[in-house]
Amino acid sequence: MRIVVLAGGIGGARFLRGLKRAVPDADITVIGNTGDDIHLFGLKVCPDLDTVMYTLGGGINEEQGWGRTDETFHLKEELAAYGVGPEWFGLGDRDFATHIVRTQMIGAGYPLSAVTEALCDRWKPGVRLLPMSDDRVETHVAVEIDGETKAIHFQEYWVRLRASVPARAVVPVGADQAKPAPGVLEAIGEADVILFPPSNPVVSIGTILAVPGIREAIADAGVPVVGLSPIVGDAPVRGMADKVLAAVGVESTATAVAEHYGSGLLDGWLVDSVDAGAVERVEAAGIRCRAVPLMMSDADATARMAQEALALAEEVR
Ligand code: GDP
Ligand code: FO1
Ligand code: CA
Repeated sequence: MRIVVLAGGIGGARFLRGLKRAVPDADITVIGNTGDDIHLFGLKVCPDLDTVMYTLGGGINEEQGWGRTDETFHLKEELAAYGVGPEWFGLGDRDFATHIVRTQMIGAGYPLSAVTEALCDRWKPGVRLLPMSDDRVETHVAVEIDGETKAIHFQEYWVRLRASVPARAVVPVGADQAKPAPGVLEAIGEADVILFPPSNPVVSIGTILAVPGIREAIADAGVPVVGLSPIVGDAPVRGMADKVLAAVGVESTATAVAEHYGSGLLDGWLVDSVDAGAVERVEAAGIRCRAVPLMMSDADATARMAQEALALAEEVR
């Protein structure tokens, strides 16, 4: 079975681990969000691609959900001693190596998709990991600080400001000019099923869908498209999805997120058991819906979520 998964960082990566466990023989292609990418210290950092690669490859810091296991921060401390920042972004020594290799290869002329493949030669994530695009896309957030609106990088909004200021708009800068990376449209066209894991609907999956051609290819693929809600009990399980959903005028409920994707894109939607009351309204919107446990508390629970998503896909096929 060929499965295509659109993925952000932690939510996407943890779901993928469950999916691999549920269907070990599946051929899984991951289309990763690169809107979170940021250039720091002259290096290109791709947080969501790395989170997927490290999580599936066994190198992730499990408690944190991002960054490397057994990490140290000597390089960051040395840079700070020179007064070179930013200090608010926690790049560790082991992680730095990834960004150095990536930046070096890009400087030598390789596209991000080829660089990602080369990095995955080491990590062997067991999926084909593709960036959504080889072109630069950077998510910016329009925030209001002291009565003034200004646009800042998504990482600054989330990591430095912890989403503590109101977000007025979310803009995937460059997305309108970006092309899907090689293999993305082909994978969608050849998929038997397309899954939206419980990733952020705005700054992860929304950014991937903003690359011209990807949304259309999914809608026209003619195969089941099934999503899992990242909103449980009217709040994100972690992160700032509520803040960025508000910025695009969507309520933080499992129902509103399903309606935001819409029946033109989604055929099936899983909500958590605590949101069983949402099923009727989601189905009224033309999307088949089931309520099942959606907390990725361990590998077994996550594998069961993946099985439920695939079962729903068969129901709507
Ligand atoms: P990020 O790039 O690291 O923010 O990761 P993603 O975009 O892939 O996923 C973030 C989303 O995952 C957040 O909106 C969370 O609410 C959601 N999430 C995290 N853990 C869980 C979980 O155990 N269950 C569900 N349903 N959602 C989760
Ligand atoms: N998230 C944080 O909350 N604080 C950090 O200092 C931080 C550093 C970092 C470094 C590399 C990397 O790949 C990811 C990192 N993240 C950090 C996570 C990540 O930037 C965000 O949580 C997600 O992109 C949010 O969608
Ligand atoms: Ca992210």
